[in-house]
Amino acid sequence: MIRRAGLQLLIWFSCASCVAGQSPSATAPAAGLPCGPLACSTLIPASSVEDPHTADCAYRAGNQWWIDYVAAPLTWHAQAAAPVTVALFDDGADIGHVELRNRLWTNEAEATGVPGVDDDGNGYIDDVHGWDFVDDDPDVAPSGECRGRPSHGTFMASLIAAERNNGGMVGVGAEGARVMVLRVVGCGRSVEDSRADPERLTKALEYATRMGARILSFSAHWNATTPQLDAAFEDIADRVDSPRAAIVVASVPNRGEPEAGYPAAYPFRRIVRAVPIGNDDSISPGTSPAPVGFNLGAPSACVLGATAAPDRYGVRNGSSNSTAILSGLLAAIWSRTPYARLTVDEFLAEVIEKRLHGSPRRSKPGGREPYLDGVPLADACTLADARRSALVCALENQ
Ligand SMILES: [Ca+2]
Ligand SMILES: [Ca+2]
Ligand SMILES: [Ca+2]
Repeated sequence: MIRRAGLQLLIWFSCASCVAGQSPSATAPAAGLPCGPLACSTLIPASSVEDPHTADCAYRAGNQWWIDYVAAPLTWHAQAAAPVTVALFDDGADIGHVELRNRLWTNEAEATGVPGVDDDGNGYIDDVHGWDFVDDDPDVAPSGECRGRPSHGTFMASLIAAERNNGGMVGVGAEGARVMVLRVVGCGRSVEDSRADPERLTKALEYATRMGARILSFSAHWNATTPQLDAAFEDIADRVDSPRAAIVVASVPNRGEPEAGYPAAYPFRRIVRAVPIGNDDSISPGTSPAPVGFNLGAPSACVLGATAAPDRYGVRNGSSNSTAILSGLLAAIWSRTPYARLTVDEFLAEVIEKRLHGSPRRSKPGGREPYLDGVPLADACTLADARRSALVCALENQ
């Protein structure tokens, strides 16, 4: 079932509003975003936020419906355990954004090291927050022609880990997630720019797992692969006792594509697929079929996020959002006692398989295979206890 093609892969971001092969452009930041009225979702009443202790105005204003939908606040008051690093494979990120600058994975050896010197000897000079595999340099911000238009990766990074209680918005992962920025695709304004060669992706995969990322987030997808790339994903996502084992969170696109594309199409056991959920708990129309496995519904529509530094915001639809939200939620759960001690495969078995995938919370049936019975919805209700229980979990228990 694995298809192979030439030396270059076309990377597509999974979004409802973008042209295939290009990064989407977010809605232009409007006056009042993120804290003015934003009423494009009916899933969670805007008047009842779950966590009264979170002060970010977008959340307080009810503009982040997906936060409560996945019961993310249940993870926010955990005993402090180590944050989980999420590697973001995207077009870079504006690391100076007010929501991101304190929420990044940091290579301490380089952060406190000597400029121009590979302080930790990993083969990358000054890789403080990740690496730009497009230009082969440490500047992970969107560059060149990306300037002047919102970066897809900036938006995704904010959904994963935007800073809590500093104003603006909050990311699902909040304190539990840190973002490693891996720039693997350009800005999408030419065919060549939207391609990423397998070598580039393979290097980024090697970097992420070597530097400690336990969740690899792919909002991008592609429709052909190579033996080299297959081997890298198989090692990370399938091989027993692999030292590079990690959870791969893969986008299932929702623009009517006949196949999900890679990495979602891999049958490997550590692949967790984000199935886009639109309004009213329904799987987004046009969602591609995906292999049987850990397919979890996660919010896609009417999602607000960071766009460009220093403090711009926008609104997007699409399964890219679902992917980042799911990645952030998994990190938040994994960072929390008692789950923080679990290995990758233990987390996969204990949390993803038994609890999330086994959850009775399901989407409404989808219109096509394999979603005719709906999919389990990603949420943190498994963390509900006698002291705190999210509204969405309590509703489920009635
Ligand atoms: Ca280095
Ligand atoms: Ca250095
Ligand atoms: Ca914030």
